[in-house]
Amino acid sequence: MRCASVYSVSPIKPRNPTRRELFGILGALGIAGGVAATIGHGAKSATTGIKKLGTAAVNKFKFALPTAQKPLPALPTDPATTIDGLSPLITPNAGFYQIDIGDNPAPIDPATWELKITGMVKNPMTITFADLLKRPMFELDDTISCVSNDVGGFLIGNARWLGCRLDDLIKEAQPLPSADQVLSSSSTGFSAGFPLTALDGRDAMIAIGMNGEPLPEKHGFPARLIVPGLYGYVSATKWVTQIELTRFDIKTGYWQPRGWAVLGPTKMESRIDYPANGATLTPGSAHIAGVAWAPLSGIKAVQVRINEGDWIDAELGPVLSGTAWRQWWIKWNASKGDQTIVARAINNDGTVQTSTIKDSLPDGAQGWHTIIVSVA
Ligand SMILES: Nc1nc2c(c(=O)[nH]1)N[C@H]1C(S)=C(S)[C@@H](COP(=O)(O)O)O[C@H]1N2
Ligand SMILES: [Mo]
Repeated sequence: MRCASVYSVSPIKPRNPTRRELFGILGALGIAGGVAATIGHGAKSATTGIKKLGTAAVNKFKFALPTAQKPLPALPTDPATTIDGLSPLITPNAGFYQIDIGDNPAPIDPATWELKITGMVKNPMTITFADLLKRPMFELDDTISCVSNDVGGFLIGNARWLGCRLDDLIKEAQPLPSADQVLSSSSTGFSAGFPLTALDGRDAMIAIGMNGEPLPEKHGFPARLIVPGLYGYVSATKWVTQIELTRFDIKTGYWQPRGWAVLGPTKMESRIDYPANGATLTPGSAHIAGVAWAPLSGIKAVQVRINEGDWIDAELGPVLSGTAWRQWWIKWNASKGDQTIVARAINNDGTVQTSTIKDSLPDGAQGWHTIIVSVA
């Protein structure tokens, strides 16, 4: 299977990845024990190596980010500032995972960027970036994940996005009753489609801002889609220039003919960030920490089990939204020996994360993240 993904640790300042990030990279490339295996979204062709992004070009096309009509409250204190090894509440742009089918396009000038809304619509539209900036802006805390993220993997990140409502725009284009798919695309050959019915009031957006900055180039400057509750491959088109209303029985997005599922709702998952799998700890006072996500309802609880003991309710970090991840942690008195640690999430509907293990292909990995540490 071809690895078409680019896992970027820090494209701005290349540095040696941490052990954890390295696991992410090796995982993303499907490399275990030195054998290149299958992964990414790719299918059936040669495996490529890790792609170096080099020093990122500074984007000369800057613009002043508009402010949201009702800005979200300032971010709460991040528990990760005091809990060792816990993922930050917000993933910094420079460390945000990146998945692309190929090279990034040449930097796009917002002054010439246009978005066409076409296909099965009564009122086809072309909107410019200036048009976009005039629309009401809102902020959204949303965790996006790659469908090819393994259980415990790092192809996921949480950001505060800024943009305008996608459903309003689509409504203005007046979809015909026959249309059942919103298929977005970029000039890079990528396309992603999701059911029109997913625009059910959720805060889907055309995003132009990420964590207080214009979208970084590698994340889709000047505009991309963000649709809460859906994996990136069906929704999150970067450098988006066209949204076509169409039908699933006529066409699908880029990844579907390559073996990935037509529908891509993001699965509930929990990840143990700390300690790392295989770590050696000293006996006594320790902690276990991670993040969990459960779109669209959000995380109600995370439970941790050590060596088949009772499930322990974790303490939980702040709620940003129903589709943003939630941090969790427990204090733990580590006793000597090998310790198997399992985490599972429970969503606000009361559903417990399934223990049934599945690979990411075709519709997302699932199962309880399990690690083994040795306490000696
Ligand atoms: N233009 C374009 N948009 C894209 C992709 C792509 O290959 N090209 N990959 C998609 C996939 S598979 C994912 S998981 C997300 C990743 O977004 P990120 O790179 O900003 O993290 O972007 C989506 N949007
Ligand atoms: Mo993805």
